[in-house]
Amino acid sequence: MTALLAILCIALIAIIAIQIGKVTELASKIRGEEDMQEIINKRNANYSMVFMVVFLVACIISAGYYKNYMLGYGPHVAASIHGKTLDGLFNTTLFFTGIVFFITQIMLFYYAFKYKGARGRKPLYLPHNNRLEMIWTAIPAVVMTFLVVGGLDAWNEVMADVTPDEEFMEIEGTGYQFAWHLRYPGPDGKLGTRNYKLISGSNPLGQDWTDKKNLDDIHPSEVVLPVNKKVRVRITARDVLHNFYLPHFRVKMDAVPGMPTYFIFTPDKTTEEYRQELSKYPEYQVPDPNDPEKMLWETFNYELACAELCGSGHYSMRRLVRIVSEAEYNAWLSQQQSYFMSSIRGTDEDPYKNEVLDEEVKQRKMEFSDAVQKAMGATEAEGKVLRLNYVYFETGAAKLTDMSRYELDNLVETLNKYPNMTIEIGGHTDNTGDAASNQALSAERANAVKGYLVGKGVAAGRLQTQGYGQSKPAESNDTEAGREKNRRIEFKILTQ
Ligand SMILES: [Cu+2]
Repeated sequence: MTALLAILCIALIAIIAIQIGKVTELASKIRGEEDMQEIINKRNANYSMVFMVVFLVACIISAGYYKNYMLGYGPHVAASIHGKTLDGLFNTTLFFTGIVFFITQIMLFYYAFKYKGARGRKPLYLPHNNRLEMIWTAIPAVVMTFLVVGGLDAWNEVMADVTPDEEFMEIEGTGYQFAWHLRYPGPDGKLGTRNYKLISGSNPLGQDWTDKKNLDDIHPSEVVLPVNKKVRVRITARDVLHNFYLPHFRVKMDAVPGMPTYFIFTPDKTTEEYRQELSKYPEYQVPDPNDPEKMLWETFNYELACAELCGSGHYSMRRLVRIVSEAEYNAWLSQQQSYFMSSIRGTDEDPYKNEVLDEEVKQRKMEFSDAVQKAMGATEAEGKVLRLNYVYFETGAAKLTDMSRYELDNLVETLNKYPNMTIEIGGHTDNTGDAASNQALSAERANAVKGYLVGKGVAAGRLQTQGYGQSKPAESNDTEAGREKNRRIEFKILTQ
């Protein structure tokens, strides 16, 4: 129906135009061709002036109406240090081109008005003028130079690589169809090496586990960064071209398969600060359609998007970005577990299956000394008993495995630290086999531990041993997990 009406309107307008043409033709025949032409010229000249005014006023009104969408004005301010320079650059360009726009539009319409066709007026032929050529080449060249140099300056700020003495943190984003796989360097501050040949279901980034820098790398599900800290983002792709785009920070870079790219930026507004700024604008003081309980400014989040149309699931490459204070960042970081420890450690892919890693040694040492502290403070007898979690024996025998030394060395350290401490070393087994041989085995194992400690210089008089066999199960013997818990060495603090 609308289409039909539109066609009818166009047809009617066409008929009107033809009729006016016919009337004008007729009138000119009556009044003389030249007279009529002059009237038409005058009319057109006046129309063009009216058009100019309406057009320029509309330009000013629309700029005012959409001012909050402009970069660096209203709510859309940059949240990074260099972003403000970049926005300034856009606005400087807009300022100069705006002036040129108004001057040229006014001149264009004014000259059409002033030099409208009139009887007896002859055109001036100007084939060439060196002075004019010079002027309209030199002025734009000078202005452009300033704009381009300013742009290069801002570009260098983002693209100049960090120098080794600079303080910065590095994170990595790998695009694939259709998500971003993020990687943080972990406590060592360094990202480990990768090799595309190592990519598998369990190793999505192809990290080389023989490179120890990889062991503490984290794969978080969101981008969390501390405010006012320089960040270098290493960008890679696993399949096709993607683009790592952080609109609020004014950074954007292609993710190219086989060629890592990067950019550098310093966020200078936390998510919370940005929300507070947004709350000042009426367009953000409305309920969020996805969460009507909250205002739009309250649910605002920075985001990471893919700015390359990379396939049908392209839209799902959005990730949230949180900018937080240094303290909040450290708290978040300490909650993250390394991908290696959570997904690779102990599997067939783990090249360190038969070793205890430095990080684990440190961790266990801390756990051990915490447990000892707690036991020493305990008042009831039960609290004085501690389990040696990482002491292992060869199956069915009383021979300690090599891996047991870390835990036993922790015990040696404790006994050296507290010279008055005496302990009882207790051996326990599960209920497989007969009770008598279990009893004997547990006593032998407790003695083996004592032997190790004495070998490390602990006075034998401080160490009693006891075989408990299967008499004191810690858990039910019905399951394998329970039986494993029951096969154990414990020590009881007798005096301290
Ligand atoms: Cu993509």
